[in-house]
Amino acid sequence: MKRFAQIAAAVCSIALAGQAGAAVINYTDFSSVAGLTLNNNAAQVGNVLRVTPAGYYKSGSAFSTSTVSLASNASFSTFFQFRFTSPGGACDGQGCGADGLVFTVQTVGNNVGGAGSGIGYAGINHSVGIEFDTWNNGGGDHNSSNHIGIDINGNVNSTVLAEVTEADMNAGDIWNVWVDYDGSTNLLEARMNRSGVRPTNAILSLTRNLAADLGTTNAFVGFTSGTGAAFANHDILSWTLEDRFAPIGGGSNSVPEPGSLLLLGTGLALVRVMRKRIR
Ligand SMILES: [Ca+2]
Ligand SMILES: [Ca+2]
Ligand SMILES: [Ca+2]
Repeated sequence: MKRFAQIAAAVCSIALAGQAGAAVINYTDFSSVAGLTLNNNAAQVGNVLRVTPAGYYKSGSAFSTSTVSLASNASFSTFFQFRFTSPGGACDGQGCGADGLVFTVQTVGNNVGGAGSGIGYAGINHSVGIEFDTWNNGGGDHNSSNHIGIDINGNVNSTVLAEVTEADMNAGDIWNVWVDYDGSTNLLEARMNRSGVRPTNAILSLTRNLAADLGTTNAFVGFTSGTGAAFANHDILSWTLEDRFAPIGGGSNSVPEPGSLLLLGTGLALVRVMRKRIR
């Protein structure tokens, strides 16, 4: 029985990893930005989505042109890669470059996100944002110059915040990010690292009824960014989003696998047999 459970679990995990093929948003790179609305200073540059360029007082956002239907109480899972390069202007004592990037789920419109110092996110009501903030604005930032935070309803004073200790995000590395929201438990979790292997532990989590914050489960999803007296290129390199809670393996696991539906079917059949036997 134990062996059977192990096989069933293994088949299920393979099937779940392959489910990324069903993602409603899937940009392996941004050689095409079809399906996105780019606002203010956001632009497609080569194969990247440059939400703001390395220049003084820029702002930008890029959102799905149409809403995504997050059916199960606003559940979603997403994986994306970002990189901040060419930092310049003023420095805040821990590296140079500013202000950062915010992954945003919101219900206002596909053209919002204008304020530079608010990382393009400030003032977007009915929203949740996962901010990657590289500029210390004082108390609202917990005096941190390099942090991740969960922001609600356009407030850049994060509800929860964690210092990113692995490295300075302005150092030019590629960062991998996983954000998962399970609407059945209201648990929102964020993970990040440079290795691309999905971490076991979340760097940040928050229990929150996002469906209530959003007011509807038809949401625009995307990114906002801003620069001020300090700046950097804030680039997205790839992005996948599922319209349900389906944590993504990350790295090469996020590439759609042919036959994943067949594997999923096999996995579900095994689970059904298991359940019958347990009864
Ligand atoms: Ca900094
Ligand atoms: Ca800041
Ligand atoms: Ca902040």
